[in-house]
Amino acid sequence: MPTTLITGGTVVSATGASAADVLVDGETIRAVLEPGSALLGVDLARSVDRVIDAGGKYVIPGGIDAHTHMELPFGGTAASDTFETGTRAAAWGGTTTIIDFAVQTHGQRVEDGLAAWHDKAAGTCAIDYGFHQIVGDVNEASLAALRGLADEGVSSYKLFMAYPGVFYSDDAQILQAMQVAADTGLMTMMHAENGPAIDVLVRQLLAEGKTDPYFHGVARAWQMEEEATHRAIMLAHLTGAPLYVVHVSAKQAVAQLAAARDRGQNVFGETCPQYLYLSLEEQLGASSEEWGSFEGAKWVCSTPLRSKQEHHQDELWQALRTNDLQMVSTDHCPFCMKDQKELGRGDFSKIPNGIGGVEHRMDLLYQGVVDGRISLERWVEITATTSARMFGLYGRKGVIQPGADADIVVYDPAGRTSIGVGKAHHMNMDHSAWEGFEIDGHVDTVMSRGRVIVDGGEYRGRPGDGSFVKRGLSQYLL
Ligand code: DUC
Ligand code: ZN
Ligand code: ZN
Repeated sequence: MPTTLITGGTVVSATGASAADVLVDGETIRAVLEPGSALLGVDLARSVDRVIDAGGKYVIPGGIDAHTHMELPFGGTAASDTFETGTRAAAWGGTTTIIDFAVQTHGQRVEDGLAAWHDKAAGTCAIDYGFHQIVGDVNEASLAALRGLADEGVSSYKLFMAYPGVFYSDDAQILQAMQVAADTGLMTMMHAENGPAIDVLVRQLLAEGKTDPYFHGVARAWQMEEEATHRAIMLAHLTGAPLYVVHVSAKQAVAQLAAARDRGQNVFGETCPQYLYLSLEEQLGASSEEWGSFEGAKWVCSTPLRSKQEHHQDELWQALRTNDLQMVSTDHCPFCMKDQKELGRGDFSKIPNGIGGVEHRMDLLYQGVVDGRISLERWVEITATTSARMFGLYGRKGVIQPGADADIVVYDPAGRTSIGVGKAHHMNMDHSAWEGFEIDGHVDTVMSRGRVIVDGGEYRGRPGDGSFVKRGLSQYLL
């Protein structure tokens, strides 16, 4: 593979930003050099096959989206992005690694669930990918399977306190799984919402004729998230298992995580762009000529969008700044309105849960830099570096340093990104949850293991460019 010199840019890491050139040799980064110094050496100059001019631009480690659901079967249908379309959209948006969730369904062996996910992804991905393991049926066999998971390069698993009858685990099951995790070093990821209580509220709302998407957000009240987050933290405390709470949207859940961290407990939280920008009133309560009050179905996801009036968004941004929350992933789980979200017309509980966002995370978070919410370095940290450290990829991913995979994004702070169908929109969806968003900043060039896969406005990659990455244990176990 050719040698590439990325020259004239500002290399941004989680700890600083400085002018530097980056020399890429084949699939890996060979050197980070004083600006211009590489071209002074005649031999080196001769051996550089390609020069990428990053003048005026940021050179950052490729994004790592640690929470996606390509092709997830859910609510009588399946997430509309395949590994092929979803990872290509991710590449367009400057994400060079995803960690998707392999699923063990009820009655299935964990090993078979994982094998099925390998089959879906193999040979189709545009970028590198790893897996977490959803354990949807905690029993003796799956607890035994958990013990072998890290050897498969799958060092994290996820449980659900929501969705009774589907993915749900009760407290006894959670406790036992966490005991195994404490023993083996697996990271426990938790969907923290009180599912049984939510289901009662859902039934009551529907019986009152409250069937619109808006009531999805009413049923999944913040108390349901706070309570489950607290319970998960307590079970993790008892067992000594590290805990990572996914898609945190309620400020009260953030407070639970912060309090546990202040007590010295090894707990972490991620939020998603939708919770930073979108709200119960503006999106779930939306109405349009085309869809009427069903318009809000576009934004039905769990945990739900929160009330703007309650100021969750400000608190989430602040928590990202102060490290009460450590990461931003997307929970990318796209469904089209037609034939998919439509399944829940007249009954919000039948709307498939999920928002597509894998393409826009880097841009939407860069807007946080422009808006003064987070620093440039923190942008890189919460979208790439911590993701790598949290999930056993660091050194290879999440950092620009000699020996690391050449997963690099040249980001133009002077560029603009217009999001919406027919604009920046490569996900397999008939709408965009971010329609009309105008973002400062633009992904210019994306390199995945040394191969330029996005170049200006062109996609140059192929299905199968990406490989499965075996992950080690989290760096945050102690
Ligand atoms: N939440 C979603 O919005 N979609 C998939 C699963 C989940 O927990
Ligand atoms: Zn979830
Ligand atoms: Zn999810």
